[in-house]
Amino acid sequence: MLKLYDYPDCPFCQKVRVVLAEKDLEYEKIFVDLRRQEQKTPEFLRLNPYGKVPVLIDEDEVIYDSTIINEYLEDEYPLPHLLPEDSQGRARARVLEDYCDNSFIPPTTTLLAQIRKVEAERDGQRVEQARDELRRSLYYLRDKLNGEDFLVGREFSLADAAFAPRIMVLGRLGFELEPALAPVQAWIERLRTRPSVRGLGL
Ligand SMILES: N[C@@H](CCC(=O)N[C@@H](CS)C(=O)NCC(=O)O)C(=O)O
Repeated sequence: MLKLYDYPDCPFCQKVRVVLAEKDLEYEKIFVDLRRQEQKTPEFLRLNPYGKVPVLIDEDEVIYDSTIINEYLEDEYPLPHLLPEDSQGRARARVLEDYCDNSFIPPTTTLLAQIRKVEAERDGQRVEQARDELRRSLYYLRDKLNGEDFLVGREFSLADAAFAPRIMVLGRLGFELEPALAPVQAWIERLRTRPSVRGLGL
């Protein structure tokens, strides 16, 4: 059976869990306690030299990095397809997934960390900067949606899976979507109806 080394709140683990659920794959979840630095033990570093979750094991194959794991799942368990058939559509999905990991998830992580602090200890400048970045991302997503149901067309893809974990907690980050972002709001509602996303329990 597939094994996933996982941490519940990690958005990278969550995006892999969304894809496992979309493909209806059974797997064993192995909890790695990041607060206790279990990801830096010699045993774990043998699996992933970066010392990060998620890690997926399929038979004897050890795969790390959420994007590479999701690509592997798409290659090895192709149904239902989570990438378009044409090269251009596949490239668009990959570009957006990469954008998500590098530009969308980081400001949400900053905001979640700041919100957990008591108000007096919050770094107002970091909060403002993260909120600006996030707002810019949401307008970028609106343009990418371009009237379609999902990020790369009519079908849910690996790109949507990447955004789902953190797009679902915008409200918790104190983010109200203004009317101009209605297409993004509609996409969020569409994502919310999927069992794979609901299964995250966010
Ligand atoms: N690029 C990696 C990022 C994974 C990542 O940053 N995981 C975090 C948890 S959300 C982690 O394991 N951090 C532990 C550490 O850096 O010590 C991926 O997509 O899988």
